Amino acid sequence: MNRTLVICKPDAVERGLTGVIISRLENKGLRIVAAELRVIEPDLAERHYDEHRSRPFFDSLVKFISRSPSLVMVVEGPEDTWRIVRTLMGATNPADAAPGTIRGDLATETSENLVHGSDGAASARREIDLFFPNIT
Ligand code: 3AN
Repeated sequence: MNRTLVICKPDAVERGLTGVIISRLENKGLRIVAAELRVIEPDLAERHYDEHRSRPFFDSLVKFISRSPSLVMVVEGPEDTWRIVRTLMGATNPADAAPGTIRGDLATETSENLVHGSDGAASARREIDLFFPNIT
């Protein structure tokens, strides 16, 4: 089995869409093995989004992700679970996200695109360690 990190971001929690998002993951055949509703404080948000540090939207991204609680989850499935999750999420910009995907059906703006999913096996490991250091 294989694991990846998924975050229902503040906009998803505020809009009451965590159930819908979890259902889509579970209906696909993936399993939630850890979950925590928490505010991602700016310090942790900066480490999580380290690769975007030089991007113009970095400060607003950190502010957004820490503005209210997120539902942070470890999701388990077969090989390349991260890729299955990314396909369910849809393109980063909801305007490009296909109908049927989470972002394609439920979001309109890149800055409020509801979900985060690790973008590879190495980032999945890094991000799970960051948010769930004690997971077995
Ligand atoms: P994804 O979330 O699809 O992996 P990334 O890793 O390129 O996309 O970007 C991480 C997050 O940064 C996005 N989910 C989005 O919230 C924000 N972001 C990315 N590109 C932009 C942009 N051009 N303007 C505003 N926010 C952005």
